[in-house]
Amino acid sequence: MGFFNRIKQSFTKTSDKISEGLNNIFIKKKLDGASLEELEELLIAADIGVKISAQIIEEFSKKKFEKDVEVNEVKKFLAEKITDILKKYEAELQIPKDLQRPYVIEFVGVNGSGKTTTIGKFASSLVAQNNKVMIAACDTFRAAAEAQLEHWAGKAGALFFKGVEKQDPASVAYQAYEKAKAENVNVLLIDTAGRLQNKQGLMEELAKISRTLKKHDAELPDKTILIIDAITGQNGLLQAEVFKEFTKIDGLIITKLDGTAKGGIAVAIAEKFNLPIFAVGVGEGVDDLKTFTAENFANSLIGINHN
Ligand SMILES: Nc1nc2c(ncn2[C@@H]2O[C@H](COP(=O)(O)OP(=O)(O)OP(=O)(O)O)[C@@H](O)[C@H]2O)c(=O)[nH]1
Ligand SMILES: [Mg+2]
Repeated sequence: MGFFNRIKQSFTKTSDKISEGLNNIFIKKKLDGASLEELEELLIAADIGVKISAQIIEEFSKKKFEKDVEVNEVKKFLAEKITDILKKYEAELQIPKDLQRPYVIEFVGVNGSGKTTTIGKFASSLVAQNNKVMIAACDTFRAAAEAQLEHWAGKAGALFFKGVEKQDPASVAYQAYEKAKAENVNVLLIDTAGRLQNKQGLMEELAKISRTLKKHDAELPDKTILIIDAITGQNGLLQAEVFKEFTKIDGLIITKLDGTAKGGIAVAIAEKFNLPIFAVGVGEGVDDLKTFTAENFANSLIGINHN
């Protein structure tokens, strides 16, 4: 299945909901207050957030209030607005070419958000682009977590580094960097244990990983990426807020867009925290990590078909 179909399918629930809603509200009629209100509710239900939804509605109202509108025009307007908002968050994880040390990317997020899977997919694409990649398991409390990561590393053709049972994750990260440097690795991907944002001790552990890496080089980690599961909806905002308190966050990867009606959370988080979106996860397979494109994302969310 192609990406467009996949991402279209990803948003089927949202799209159906928005599209259906739109069809019910606008079968060529004058734009009135009641339909504007319904339209705003549809956007909020897709998790775009109250503030941004209100902005979009206000603009639409200015342009079209008491004028004739029909559904495709409404869809087009919404998709264009959302594209405009998201355009500045399009980003790609570029690995610097002439760096004389491993480029370190750390992945953080709440339990089950998709960190390990995302690392597996990403490692695979990096190896395909001729990078020498190492993956470090800093989830030392669950043997199954290491095994899952090792499996992905094997599949990707990446080196794998782990500590001993219950070793301090910060010390594993420190040693992994040493090893990566000795092996002339050019990208080191650090997997961390899932942690809920309300667990103070675990959040501090995250800060310690960054601090410890800095003993090697003040620039480290080069990038810290927050993985957000789109299904968590509005809670994603709280996650971003707390993770940012404990560690620098350079950008987002939004996962599980294939299984949710809540894709709009990407808009809400990127806008609130001014964070680029490095990629989106649209499935569990190795090829299911995709570059984030504002236009594709917006069209999918609103239910405008790609071909
Ligand atoms: N459908 C779908 N499933 C995904 C996606 N990304 C991850 N998953 C699934 O989500 C589940 C959790 O993914 P993990 O990668 O283990 O998540 P994690 O953040 O490493 O979890 P912890 O280490 O326990 O915190 C797995 O079953 C993955 O296959 C995605 O983009 N789409
Ligand atoms: Mg994991």
